[in-house]
Amino acid sequence: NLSVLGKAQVPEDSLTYCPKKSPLVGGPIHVTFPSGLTLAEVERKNPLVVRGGRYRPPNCEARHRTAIIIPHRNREHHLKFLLYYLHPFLQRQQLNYAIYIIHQAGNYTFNRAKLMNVGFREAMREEEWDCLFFHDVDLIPEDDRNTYTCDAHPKHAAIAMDKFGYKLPYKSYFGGVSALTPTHYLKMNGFPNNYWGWGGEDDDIGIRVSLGGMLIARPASNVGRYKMIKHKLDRGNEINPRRFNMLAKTRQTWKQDGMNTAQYEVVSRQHRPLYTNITVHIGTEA
Ligand code: UD2
Ligand code: MN
Repeated sequence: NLSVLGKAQVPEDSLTYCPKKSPLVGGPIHVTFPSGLTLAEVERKNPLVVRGGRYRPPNCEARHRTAIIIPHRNREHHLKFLLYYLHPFLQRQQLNYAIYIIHQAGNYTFNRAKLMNVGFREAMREEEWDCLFFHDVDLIPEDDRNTYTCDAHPKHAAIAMDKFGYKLPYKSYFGGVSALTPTHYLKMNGFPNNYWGWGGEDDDIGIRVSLGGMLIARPASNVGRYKMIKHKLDRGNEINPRRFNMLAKTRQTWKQDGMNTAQYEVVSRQHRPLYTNITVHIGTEA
């Protein structure tokens, strides 16, 4: 009987894969910032999230394993809102995921890109993620169809932000939220370690994508929408006046500075209910 034979050849567990397109994905999300929201409330609303901010769909095998990497210091009020929206968003997409907060220790100048290098290495140490989302703490996705999975090329996801009138500010822009596979990340030697303070590092990363021989993928503009929680420039993250000089040299420096030279010291790794917190000393400007 051929039909029986045909059935027996399908491996048992392939039947349990989640559908290619999640039936739980809606469309636009109405983003507001409820006053009095607490992390306890976010926990209560996400009963299937386990320690370390990890989740896998209960009724099917996820097709994708995505790690969210968030550089952080002194933005707990933004983090709370991001977790409130991001956990249900990722669950509706039926992903196997974890959220990592990379917390810069001390009061020295902030370094967003170097924290991403830490996040990459420390997340990959825990699991073989097939996609990493590098995510500002203050950007809330506004559409479920903005899938947190990787493409054939590094993906710039935050293409339409309220603060730029929902338009891309310039063509090579790579800031806010981006998604790379481990292969993409290593091809471009990760992110730069020497952009201290605000600005420039996102453009350096964009240049690395092309130096690594890759293109920039983007979601549709009606889908890659984000709301940025309003804020001022943080103390300890002053504008980096050297950024333009540094950007002019990325072509010469990218192989000598990046994932292959990222030095840091992990102070603690905590598996908290809604996220994994990695506190790290990344040193200071030479
Ligand atoms: C823009 C880019 C951002 C980055 C930055 C320049 C957008 C939406 N984002 O953000 O990707 O390129 O310019 O560096 O245009 N952070 C902390 N604590 C601090 C400082 C920064 O947690 O004290 C983190 C946090 O995740 C924040 C991110 O770094 O979202 C970027 O810093 P920002 O939000 O102050 O910079 P912004 O909004 O101009
Ligand atoms: Mn911001």
